[in-house]
Amino acid sequence: MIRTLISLAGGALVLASCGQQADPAPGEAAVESPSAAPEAAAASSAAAAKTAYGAGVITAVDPAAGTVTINHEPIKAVNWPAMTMSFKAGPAVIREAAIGDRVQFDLTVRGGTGEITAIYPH
Ligand SMILES: [Cu+2]
Repeated sequence: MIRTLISLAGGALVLASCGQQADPAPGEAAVESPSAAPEAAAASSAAAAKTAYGAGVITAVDPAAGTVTINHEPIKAVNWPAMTMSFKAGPAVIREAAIGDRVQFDLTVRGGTGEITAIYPH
């Protein structure tokens, strides 16, 4: 019983580390526009967007919320261990995503939040 409680708490902590839903920043235009220089110049290490890629299995798709949940492998570029977490995703990515799909994905990471920008069968 005690062991079960401890492992549940540990799992919750891991999920909280990078699965948090932070501010819903409308980042698409800023990320893809070549004229996003002001933001890049002012970016601190905490606020800077990083591009990464990952792989994993889709466990949930929520078109209304604009999120895809993926049980992903470690993502070394941002020091994330393997975990299940939800990512923001645009309509094109949501259309491609289906529960149970094993995928690779491109990711823009800002703070502890990731947005999937492209998804590929894997
Ligand atoms: Cu994660």
